[in-house]
Amino acid sequence: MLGKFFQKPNQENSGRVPPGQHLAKGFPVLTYGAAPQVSIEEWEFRVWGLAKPAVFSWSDFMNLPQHEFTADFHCVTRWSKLDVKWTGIKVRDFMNLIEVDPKAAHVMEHCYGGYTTNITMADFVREENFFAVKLFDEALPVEHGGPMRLVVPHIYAWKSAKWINGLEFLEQEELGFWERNGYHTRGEPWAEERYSNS
Ligand SMILES: Nc1nc2c(c(=O)[nH]1)N[C@H]1C(S)=C(S)[C@@H](COP(=O)(O)O)O[C@H]1N2
Ligand SMILES: [Mo]
Repeated sequence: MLGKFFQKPNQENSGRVPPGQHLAKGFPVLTYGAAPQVSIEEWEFRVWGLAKPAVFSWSDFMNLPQHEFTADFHCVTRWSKLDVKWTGIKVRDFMNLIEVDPKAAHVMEHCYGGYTTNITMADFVREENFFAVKLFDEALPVEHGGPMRLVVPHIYAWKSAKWINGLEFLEQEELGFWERNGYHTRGEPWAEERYSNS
């Protein structure tokens, strides 16, 4: 009884769907609250905390190389979408622009609209993570986080912050919005790290 919104994984992709997940039809939108509208002219991206404070414009990001990424997307509310095609800027390329204190072990992702989510430095700087500016070859739609969102494919999608506009580098872990409200601090889909026990 999966209803019309979900499909059972077929044989071919069943090894790619983590336990307890179903394939979504289409690409659902999951936003807490209203989607902020930000033009690229006013758009700004800040880094602070255990990093030299800096502000970046849209064109600063556009000067970095862009790549195509195809990644599976897993929401903790039990839907997954395979082979989402994005275009974006590697987190590692952006990290080369900033000076981070070696003591920084955690990152708080900040967004237009006030959403936050925390991630460890190790999970954040993985080679496959990127700031997306296009979805299936079109400018990233506002409801999916446009003009820019983070995508962290190996972790449940609540860590893939939409409308991201800042990184706060921290020595100790702090909790973001959903993590304070019971979600797991890490959120690895294959281990079903959905909710915290505390
Ligand atoms: N700023 C912001 N980012 C967010 C969210 C949000 O509510 N606000 N929701 C998260 C959750 S729970 C999921 S599953 C994904 C959904 O991304 P989508 O709406 O593009 O499918 O965005 C994540 N990033
Ligand atoms: Mo989600």
